[in-house]
Amino acid sequence: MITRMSGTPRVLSGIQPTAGSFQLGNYLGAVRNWVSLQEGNDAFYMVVDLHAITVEQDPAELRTNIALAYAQIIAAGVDPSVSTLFVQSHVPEHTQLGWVMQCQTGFGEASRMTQFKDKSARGGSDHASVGLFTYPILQVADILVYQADGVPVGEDQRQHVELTRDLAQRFNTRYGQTFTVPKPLIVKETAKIFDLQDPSSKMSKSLPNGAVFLLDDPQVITKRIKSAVTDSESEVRFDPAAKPGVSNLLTILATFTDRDVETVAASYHGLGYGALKADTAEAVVAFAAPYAARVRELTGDPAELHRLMATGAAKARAVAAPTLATVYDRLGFVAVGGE
Ligand code: AQP
Repeated sequence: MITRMSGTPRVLSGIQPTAGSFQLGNYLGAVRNWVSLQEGNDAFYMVVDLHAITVEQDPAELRTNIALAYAQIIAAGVDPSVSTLFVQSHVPEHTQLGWVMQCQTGFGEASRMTQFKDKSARGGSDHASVGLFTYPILQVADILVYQADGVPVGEDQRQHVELTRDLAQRFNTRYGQTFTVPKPLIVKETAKIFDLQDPSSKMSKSLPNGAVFLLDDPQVITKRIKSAVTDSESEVRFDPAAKPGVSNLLTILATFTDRDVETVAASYHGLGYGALKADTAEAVVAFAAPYAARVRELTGDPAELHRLMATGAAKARAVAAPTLATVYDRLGFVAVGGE
């Protein structure tokens, strides 16, 4: 195995620049956890632009969204002088190891990834790209190239971390100990934030009608939350199976106000859904308004943003390149110059 200089555990995660703003689920399910994991871990976080092109992107919009995503990660609390924060396409070792890992993956194994089934169904499977089919394997490479111990993600990504574990173990068995086998780091309470219009599906950037975008105006955020689908009763109770819409709002409110859902639910005894919605909207706006202001400040200085991206990419490559060199050697590739 490639040994590390320090015994500090390493965590790695990424987010797609598939919209101009993160949605609430991205923050509560993943990025919030990235912030707290900076302490006590060697943290690597990235904007996964290579994953974004698995579905069609407008080039000008994509360029803007990459900068916005990078700025949002900082605005959420990731400190680029503490964590390694970079853009995936700036580190070519991801795609290089991605090809190697594709060659370790069975077709049937890749076909079992439910995200492909969900996302290809949205646009019609005839239009789904091969990249959308194989992107979980690029994600495997994203994680393994850094020898990450932990991967902080939402529940929807658990299957891909399991695939990463399987492929790391397979490679280690075939070619000798090479990769750290990572674990998913999922915060149970906020692992899946649901769509406000259809609380049976997860909130998603690409399903904008039921999403709360953190960079939207406070009035828009408030309107979205106030029009969330609930149920025909009036009792505020945390019961995800029977009351998915209300339970989703309780999860959001409890997380933003650092309380547990049962305490929050009890505080609405005798009050209707209107009060719960108003307070949830207020709590989200209290976070989102300063977050949006910080994003505006960061994107207002593109030279500084690009300097941070370049520093992050150099730090990331310093870790990724030796892993790839070891992998090529284990596979039997001949190094340039025969070394
Ligand atoms: N609804 C959610 N609840 C909890 N966690 C979520 N995540 C996404 N949606 C929820 C987590 O956010 C991180 C970054 O996700 P991503 O942008 O890389 O891809 P995604 O999971 O496909 O997110 P979206 O918003 O649904 O994007 P689109 O619509 O572009 O596909 C991940 O850790 C994810 O688990």
